[in-house]
Amino acid sequence: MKTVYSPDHRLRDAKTELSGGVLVPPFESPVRIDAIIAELEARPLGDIVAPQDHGLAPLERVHTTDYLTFLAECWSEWTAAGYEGEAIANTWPSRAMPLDRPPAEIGGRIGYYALAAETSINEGTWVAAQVAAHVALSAGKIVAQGERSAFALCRPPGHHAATDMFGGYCFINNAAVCAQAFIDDGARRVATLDVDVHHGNGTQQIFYDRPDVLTVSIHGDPSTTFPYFLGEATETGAGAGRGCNVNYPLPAGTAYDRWRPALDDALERITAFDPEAVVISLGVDTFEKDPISPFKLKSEDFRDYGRRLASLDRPTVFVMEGGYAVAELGANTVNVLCGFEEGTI
Ligand code: OKP
Ligand code: ZN
Repeated sequence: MKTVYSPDHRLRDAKTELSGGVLVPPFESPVRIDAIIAELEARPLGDIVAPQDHGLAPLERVHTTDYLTFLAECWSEWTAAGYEGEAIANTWPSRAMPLDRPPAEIGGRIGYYALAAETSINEGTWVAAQVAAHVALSAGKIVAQGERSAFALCRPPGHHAATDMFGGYCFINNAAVCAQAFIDDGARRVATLDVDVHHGNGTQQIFYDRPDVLTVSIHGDPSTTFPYFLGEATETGAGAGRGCNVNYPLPAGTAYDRWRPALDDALERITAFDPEAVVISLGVDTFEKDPISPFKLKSEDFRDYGRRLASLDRPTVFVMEGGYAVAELGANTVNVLCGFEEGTI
């Protein structure tokens, strides 16, 4: 399996994350990808190749132009306004203040486009977010050209990014951009499977009324786990997309004995959908030692579920999402990919 990688992920290097009322160094940081590259050098899976530049058009297929313009302008407007720290949203349209338009001033505009406040924007964020999407698109092209699978080793992650909202460390929905590109290149049906511990709210929202993209997510119950406001099992799609969204919310403390049956059910649903390609949102923050996450998977479980993913027997793109236990991040990620190769006949 080839890996697509760009060192430009480093341009996303925020200094602050709002966590528990304190500004801390972000959990989502460049050392995450360094750890995975180191493991890929120790246990090679295949060539590591650079992404191609696909421009803005494929990003505009899933995000609005006004949102992308906001991301491009945010940091320069924030500094021009004289703010001292990194750009952080603190005021939102809400049930009690529902004006549905971006204000002119950047301090309000950032709130219009934010779904959470932990994620700071700084210099380099926009360029790195675009490159991450190009990494996912390039991995998709490798699979579209006939390879069984490819690994998009990208960051910042993407699955919380919605049509016109950022947050949860995500700006551009890399997996959604990749899935949409398969459709635009002629695929009739594509499935996304999100195994990150956090619900893939952005991917769900982007494709919610679409019959051609099945979105499936296995995650911490939103009553206890970020992003809190989406991810219930009752969310099954709307309009023409009814029946094309599947959520498996699981309680905090879930270990592999409870996670695996959800996966097996998800794999049945995906097989029944008969997709021409599968995009896996690969978050390994289900790990028992993850510092911000409630599940209890062990390192060997990642290898086992990698094998099960191969049983789908579809062209498959792995798109990196979360995983914050840096010491074991490389091993857990490569375990999934190795398991997949072992399971491939
Ligand atoms: C991004 B991805 C930590 C709270 C973290 C945001 C989590 C974002 C997860 N004090 N809240 O899905 O791995
Ligand atoms: Zn996550």
